[in-house]
Amino acid sequence: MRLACGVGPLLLAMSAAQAQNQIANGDFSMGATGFSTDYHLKSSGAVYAQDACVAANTNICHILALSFGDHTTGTGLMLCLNGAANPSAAVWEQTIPVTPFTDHAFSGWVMSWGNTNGFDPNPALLRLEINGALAGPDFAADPQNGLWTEWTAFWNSGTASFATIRITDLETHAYGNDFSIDDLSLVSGVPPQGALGGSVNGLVPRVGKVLCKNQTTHQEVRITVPAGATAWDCVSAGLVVHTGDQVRILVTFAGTAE
Ligand SMILES: [Ca+2]
Ligand SMILES: [Ca+2]
Repeated sequence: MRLACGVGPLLLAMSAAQAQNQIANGDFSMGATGFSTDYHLKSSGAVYAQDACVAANTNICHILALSFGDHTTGTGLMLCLNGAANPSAAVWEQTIPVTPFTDHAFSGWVMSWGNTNGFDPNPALLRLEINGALAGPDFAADPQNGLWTEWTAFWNSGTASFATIRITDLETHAYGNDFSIDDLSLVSGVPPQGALGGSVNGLVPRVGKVLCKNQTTHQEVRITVPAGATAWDCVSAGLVVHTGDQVRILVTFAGTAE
């Protein structure tokens, strides 16, 4: 299959006002407020599954944990969780007003601290849902203790004027499955983070319209789809996108869409 694929100029960056984090207390600097959770919030001693603390250090929350600070400053607060046996228990949930029909980028930071020789034997597998629908693939915490990794997802508000953002942990083992989250953000009108991955595929032709499923960028890309094509892979077509790029995909049918 031959595809014409050109990358256009980057769109202008959005204003700072539009890039404001819409999640309240996403860095937990205000303590255990502004969010709800199905975990049992404690100030320390979170030794049972489904216990949690907003704490400045993992070993304040759990005495057997190694000592790790938060993501924001290293000395601030974070939400530390001893993973629940119930995969539908809300780790963290917040409802915020959003602008309809607007692209949003979610970001959060995750760190394991369930310690077996510095690694969590059953690291958290986090799910993000917005208004009851999956928002991006599930995110696996890195098993290495103390290593913060960024979790990103893309969401368009559609007709919604509110977003109920819900995080759950699909890992249900009690052994290990201890983790912290910090610096949660939802930003509108800016490109989602991250580069295109191998999961980007699946051309869905409709009459006069093509969706490149799981597309996570906003850079302008011009694509000509040959007549008779029923599938197309963004990555194998040579599309390379970097963190912070904005991409818009414009697709032209060489043939008739069916
Ligand atoms: Ca923090
Ligand atoms: Ca645990």
